[in-house]
Amino acid sequence: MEKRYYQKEAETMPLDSLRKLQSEKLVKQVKHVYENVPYYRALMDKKGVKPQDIRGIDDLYKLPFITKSDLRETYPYGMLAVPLRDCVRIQSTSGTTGKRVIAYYTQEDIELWEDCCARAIVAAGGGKEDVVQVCYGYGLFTGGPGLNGGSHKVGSLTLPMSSGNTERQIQFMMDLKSTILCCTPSYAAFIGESLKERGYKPEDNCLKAGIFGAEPWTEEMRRDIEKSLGIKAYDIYGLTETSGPGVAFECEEQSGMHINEDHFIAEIIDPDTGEVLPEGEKGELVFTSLDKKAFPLLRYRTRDICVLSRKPCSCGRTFVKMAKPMGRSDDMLIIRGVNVFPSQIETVLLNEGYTPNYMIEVDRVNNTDTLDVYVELSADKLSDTTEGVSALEKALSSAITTMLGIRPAVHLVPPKSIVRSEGKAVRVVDKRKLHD
Ligand code: DLL
Repeated sequence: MEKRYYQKEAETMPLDSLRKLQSEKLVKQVKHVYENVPYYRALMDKKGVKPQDIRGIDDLYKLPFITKSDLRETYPYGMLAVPLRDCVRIQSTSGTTGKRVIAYYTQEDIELWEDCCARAIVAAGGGKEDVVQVCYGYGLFTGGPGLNGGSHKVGSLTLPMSSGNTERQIQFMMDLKSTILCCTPSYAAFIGESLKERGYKPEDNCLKAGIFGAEPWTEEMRRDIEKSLGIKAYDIYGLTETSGPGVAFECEEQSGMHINEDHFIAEIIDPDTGEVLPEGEKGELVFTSLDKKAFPLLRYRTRDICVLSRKPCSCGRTFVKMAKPMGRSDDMLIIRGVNVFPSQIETVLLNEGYTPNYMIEVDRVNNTDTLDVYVELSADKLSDTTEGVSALEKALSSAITTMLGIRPAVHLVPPKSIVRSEGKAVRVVDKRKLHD
């Protein structure tokens, strides 16, 4: 297959040149941050680190971490590292608790961010001939603006749909012959389901690829979406704090996301001790922005749990790959003492032939945690008798028990009874929090 790069030289840079580049950029960035962000300067002073102690990436570990609570504390402009008049944009997190995080961008920051998104689009097979339908939300959320900018850079015809209004999404997709779909995986699954309901087969659309991210999704979900839309589904990762989507993206191998290491340094740490873990070990992902000028976070703790790999990739990119994040450490549920990620339940459901329409409810009754999983009965299982449904519920409960080590109560519910997501899906209701 023909190799697809947007910025070949950077994306395939030999490892020693990459380390050198990262080192040079890091030294400059630390100086920039120390001189311009009093909050950061105080953190470094407290740790006894001066900019001259950072001579390259091997000194990275000396720097203090930045966490979301630092960002809340410095809201809105305490992390600004350039004069406000040099900023041209803000974006913000979708967080529902506490103060939102605000990220600010210079024009150059926007250019670099959009370049990262352009790399993702080209890696997914996009080019000037493509019609890119962007149905991530536009506005403060970075998904729409990021992929929109990337698509412009590639020179594709960009459809700035934003999320929702599925009827219109389908009409435009069919009439304008969209070839690349950008949205959350849960919305992609919903679009696939909606197309089928309208009598379309996967081969009736012109889509060839999808660029899906902003929420955890499993390999099983990827297979499901690829089948229902007749496409290749690529993962894309990012967070508002590091610009937005495009920090990492999948290539044609579809086996993890290349981190744009010319712009970001990635580390994996033990979330409890802060110790840096060797390649291949699972832990919390930490990013250092090497080029961002307005909002340059150093060693930002994402709370996303994943693994990095330097195994050479057949696509020719040298950038390290991150595995699909299992979710944020704060999305992890502890149920009867067992750590549970919603994605583990999703894996079982899809493997057992159910649709990705489910809800997880956790509660505490008589001091014992309860776990209830609501899953839609698929149309082909609908005609079963009550006994038949109970048998299915039992079988599914056993399959989940094998995965998690704890037994859930499974409830098969009628098709369409679980609300569909147009953006980031909310799949967990933890009622225990109401009792605390
Ligand atoms: O979700 C940016 C984005 C937009 C990424 C569009 C990809 C596509 P935030 O709203 O700040 O930014 O949320 C960031 O979402 O820390 C992860 O927990 C999660 N996340 C993002 N991408 C993925 C992914 C955008 N591919 C938070 N897989 C991150 C799993 C993801 N989780």
